[in-house]
This record gives sequence, structure tokens and C-alpha cells, in this order.
Amino acid sequence: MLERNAVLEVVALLLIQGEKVLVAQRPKKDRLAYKWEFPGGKIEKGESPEDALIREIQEELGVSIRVLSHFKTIEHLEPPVPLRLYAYFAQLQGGNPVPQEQQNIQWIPFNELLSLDFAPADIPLAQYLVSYLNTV
Ligand code: 9L3
Ligand code: MG
Repeated sequence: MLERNAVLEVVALLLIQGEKVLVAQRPKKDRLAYKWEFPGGKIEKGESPEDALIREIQEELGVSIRVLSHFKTIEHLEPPVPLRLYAYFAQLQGGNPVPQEQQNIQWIPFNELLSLDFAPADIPLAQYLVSYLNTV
């Protein structure tokens, strides 16, 4: 059980190809059903954020990645699930992402990213990402 006030530690993938970024839609049985997010999930006990991201992306998208760099940590501390979201740039090690959990995915152009209906913690992350991409 989660302790009261416990903050969930979560990792998210920023995967960029050309002028597009990969996003996934949360499956329908989920609390945040149909909200878009940067793929990833909970860090398990004893795991580094990088290892958690590699594992989650293998599980959800069936591909292996190389983690490049930390981009931003978003604290979304509101109930019902206060969370800390660590976002990393990464690259594919070969192959293409294929949804393993019936979720939708898409490569979305940078200039359309902010029009998606994102999960709450991913909204500021998407905004930071678009600002960053406009400067590089
Ligand atoms: N979450 C939010 N934004 C994200 C990710 C990967 C996850 N980009 C939230 C949704 C859940 C919690 O973190 O409340 C745990 O995620 P998961 O393990 O259900 O994917
Ligand atoms: Mg997940």
C-alpha cells in the first residue's frame, strides 16, 4: 500500500525523430484513460530512473532504448496521485515502437504537441519541451 502523502516516482520518455515526438494514450481501464502522455511508468524499488525507463519502454513498446540525458523533473503533487515525473531524452537501439498494451501511440509534430489532451503532469512537461525545441 502507498503511505499517505507518498509521492509516486515515475519516469517518462522523450523520444524525438526529425520534427516529431512519440506520445502514447493511456489504456481504457486506467484512471487517466485516453489521456495522452510521454510513455513510461513507476520506478520500482532499488531501480535507477534510467533502468526503470529502459524496462518500462521494453514492456510497453517492445523496443530497447539508450537513455541520453535528463531533461526535466515535474512535480505534480496534487491528489489523488501525487507524483514526481523524471523525463529523459533517449534514442532507439533498433526497431520501432509497437504498442504492447493495446494503447494508441503516435509520432506527433512538435507544432501540434500542445493540442493533445495530456495527463496533468505531462502538460507542463510538453510545454517545457516545446519551448526547448524552439531554442535548438
Ligand atoms: N504518469 C503520468 N505521466 C506519464 C507517465 C508515464 C505516468 N508520462 C502517471 C500515471 C499514473 C502513474 O504516473 O498515475 C504511474 O504510471 P504507470 O505506471 O501507470 O504508467
Ligand atoms: Mg506506463
